[in-house]
Amino acid sequence: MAVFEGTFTQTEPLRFAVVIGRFNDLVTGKLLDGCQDCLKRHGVDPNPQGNQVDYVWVPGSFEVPLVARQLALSHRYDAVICLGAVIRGQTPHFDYVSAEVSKGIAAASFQTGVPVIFGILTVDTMQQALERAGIKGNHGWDYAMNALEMASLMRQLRSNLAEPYSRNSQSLPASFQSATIGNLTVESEELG
Ligand code: INI
Repeated sequence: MAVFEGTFTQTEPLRFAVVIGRFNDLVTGKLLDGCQDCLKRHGVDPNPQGNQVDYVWVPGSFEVPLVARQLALSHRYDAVICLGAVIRGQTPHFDYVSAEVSKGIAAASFQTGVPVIFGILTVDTMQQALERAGIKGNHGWDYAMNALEMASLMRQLRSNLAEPYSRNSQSLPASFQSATIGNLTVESEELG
């Protein structure tokens, strides 16, 4: 059997899209700086004129999932990185925006099979946001690391799992079934 893990070294073939919310751009701009710094230091060319990273700006975090899903559906990217900052105010608006963006990003990833990184800060104050976007550390860097890891992991899984099982029947699990319909061999693993 095997252990699969993402790596951070073979980055030349990787392609990324970054979706950034303009709302609270004092914060999201800093997250983007951290994200680009990380990608660059891991051998990815973050230049929008290059061929490894595309950028899409949207009005706010609420719009991020729609665009992330569209980008993921194109299958041009190994991962989509979503950057946003939702800061609690005096109204329930925070709860609506943060709930939808988190559900939407998860759905975009599940529906497309492409890693979509949840790089949306959800905090109580601007101070907390800035601390996470450069003052104490920069979560933008971490989100890029997550994207690098997932991008390389998914490439490994795709290439290793392309063939469901070895043709050597000795290696098939007991639940494996094979049926021939016409000249088509249908292979499946029994559920349950
Ligand atoms: N968008 C954010 O990214 N962060 C916020 O804190 C925020 N607040 O608090 O209102 C916010 N609102 C805008 C929202 O994302 C949409 O752009 C807007 O509602 C239009 O659909």
